[in-house]
Amino acid sequence: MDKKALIIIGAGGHAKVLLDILLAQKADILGLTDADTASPGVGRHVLGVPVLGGDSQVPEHSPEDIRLVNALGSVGRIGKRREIFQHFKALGYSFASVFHPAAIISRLTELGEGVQLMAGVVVQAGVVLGDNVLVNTRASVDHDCRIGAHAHLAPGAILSGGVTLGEGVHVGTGAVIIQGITVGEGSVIGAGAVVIRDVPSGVTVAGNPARVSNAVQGCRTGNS
Ligand code: JB2
Repeated sequence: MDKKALIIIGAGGHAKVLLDILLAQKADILGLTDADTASPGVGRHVLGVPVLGGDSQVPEHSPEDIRLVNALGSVGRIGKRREIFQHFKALGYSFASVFHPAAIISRLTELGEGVQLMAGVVVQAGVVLGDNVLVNTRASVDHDCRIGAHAHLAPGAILSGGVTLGEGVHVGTGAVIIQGITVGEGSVIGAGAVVIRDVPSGVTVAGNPARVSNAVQGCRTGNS
């Protein structure tokens, strides 16, 4: 763990899960930021850690002194998590990765910046995870998968070997993608879907076997 103090971006459910890990690792946490509303949750605490205010609190600290943790999960619309990462990277900040101690991570993996691997995750040999990838509770990523930046695998998702996910792909809770499949950039795999054919960019698929349904980009998909 980098020694710089951390600010956690977001103060909801995913922030709580990340904080649980970081507090156990005795990370130096300055606080959380909440959405920039008229009255972001100042005075509120999450697991005893204070909400500092909106994201405008971040530039009070130099990128030399702090690192950020992206705690936006599936808030509101898919894509917000990517926007936060890109916004703060453009301002010179860097993102810390968070690995639960019970994540099994092959030493033969390549991990981008700000990758988050939650409890019970398995990442096998030859996997490449891009920047800002979130692999949530008990999801598994088998050998030689290539996961594009900003992709999000919800709890229990299963990727067999050699799967390629484009940037920003969202794989819903309990979805299964068989070996060798490619999913194009920005597509959404619905919860519980079983994907046995390649998926083009920018679509939503659902069902078993998964088929393209009307795009639900930007809406909640029941995936977390
Ligand atoms: O622009 C923002 C912003 N927009 C919303 N900046 C900051 N700093 N915070 C923002 N937020 C905040 O994200 C909201 O004010 C709220 O505190 C939080 C969203 O909380 P919520 O619990 O709704 O979503 P989440 O992203 O923490 O968790 C979702 O995704 C996880 C992966 C849920 O679906 C969880 O169940 C899921 N496990």
